[in-house]
Amino acid sequence: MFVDEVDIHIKAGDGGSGSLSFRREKFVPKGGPDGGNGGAGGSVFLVADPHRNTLVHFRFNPDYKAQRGGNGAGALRTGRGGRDMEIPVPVGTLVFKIDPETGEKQQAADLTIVGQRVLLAQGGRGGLGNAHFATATNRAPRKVQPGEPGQQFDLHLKLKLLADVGLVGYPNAGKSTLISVISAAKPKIAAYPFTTLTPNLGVVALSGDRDFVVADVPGLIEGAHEGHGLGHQFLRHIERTKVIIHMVDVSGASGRDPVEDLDTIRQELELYNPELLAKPHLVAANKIDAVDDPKRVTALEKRAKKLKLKFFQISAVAGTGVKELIEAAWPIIAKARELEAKALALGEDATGDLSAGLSTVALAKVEALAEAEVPADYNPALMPPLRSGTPKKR
Ligand SMILES: Nc1nc2c(ncn2[C@@H]2O[C@H](COP(=O)(O)OP(=O)(O)OP(=O)(O)O)[C@@H](O)[C@H]2O)c(=O)[nH]1
Ligand SMILES: [Mg+2]
Repeated sequence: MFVDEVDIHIKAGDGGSGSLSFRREKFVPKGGPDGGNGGAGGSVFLVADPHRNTLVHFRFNPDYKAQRGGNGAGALRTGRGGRDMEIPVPVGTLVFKIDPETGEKQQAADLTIVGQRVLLAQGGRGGLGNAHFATATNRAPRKVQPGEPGQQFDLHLKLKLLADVGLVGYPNAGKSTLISVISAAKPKIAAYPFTTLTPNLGVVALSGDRDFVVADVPGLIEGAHEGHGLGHQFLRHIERTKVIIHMVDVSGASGRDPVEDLDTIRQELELYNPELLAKPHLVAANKIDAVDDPKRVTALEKRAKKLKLKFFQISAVAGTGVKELIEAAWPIIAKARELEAKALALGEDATGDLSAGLSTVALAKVEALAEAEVPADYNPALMPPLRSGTPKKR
């Protein structure tokens, strides 16, 4: 199941209470206060995990709670710190905090980099034990502090896939066939529209160490931007791509005109978000092996030229022209990655739009930079070491 929007609740651990204790030992009269401080509660982090592709695991587990801190004890023993909780989310997850009163959502994080870890709820501080309150005039204080409560939030998670290339086109144009040929992805392929119901991702490996990620989204139709067909709910998954491959069926089997197909889908993209049209587009005339009238192909080529778009004739099924198509996508991807890496190195806003669309390869390169990027209120001294693994529902 592909789930790309969920609400969850997170709660950091409360701090443990300070202890009220006096030293009582044989032969030590009036031993004085020795109540230790409470331990800090565990914090809640979200971590971008490359092994997750959807938010489906949150559907059935919407509540997350980090461990509370232990209470302080006599003999000046501090309570143990609560264990932090790391919640894995897919790379490309946007996090919004929901205002409990107004229900308004405010963006709190955008996890675009593999391994990126964001603190979302800070654990409560432990309370002070009575030993802390001893003064020259009050040598036997009975005062202790309770632990601070851990922060808690309702979060809205929204996935915007991170892929380098987006495949768009009418249903049945052959998008899934193409991704199955150029990558190891094995989506369902069939001779009827709307075979693909949710986006598929595939990694395309070119010669050398070049690779990129392709997203195959469900077919678009006229009115998609207003929700017709499977519509706009999946269009956001191509918002962060660097190149769009627009696939048009030129075989004549659809009964539609390829030039009109091209124009209609371009209009839908523009109506959904004009930035989609501003991205580099490659036009792939597909099913070239089954063309009944070559004029359709030349007409489409002319239209693409007029729009100053590169044009390719391919047969996704037979593999004809596919290599040329993906090789043409590569320089655009490489250039975009270079610009992003430069921007990040210059210290520009790494969580903003610049990092949007970073691929796994570019991500690895900028990872080191991102490591240094720690939330402002993060104090390592207050936190026990992080443990990885799936969070346990407590
Ligand atoms: N002759 C021919 N048929 C093709 C080619 N590419 C795809 N097809 C066929 O076209 C039909 C649709 O292919 P899909 O890959 O499922 O199309 P899609 O664009 O993913 O369709 P949706 O998921 O419905 O949006 C299938 O029957 C494919 O076998 C091609 O190059 N030549
Ligand atoms: Mg498909």
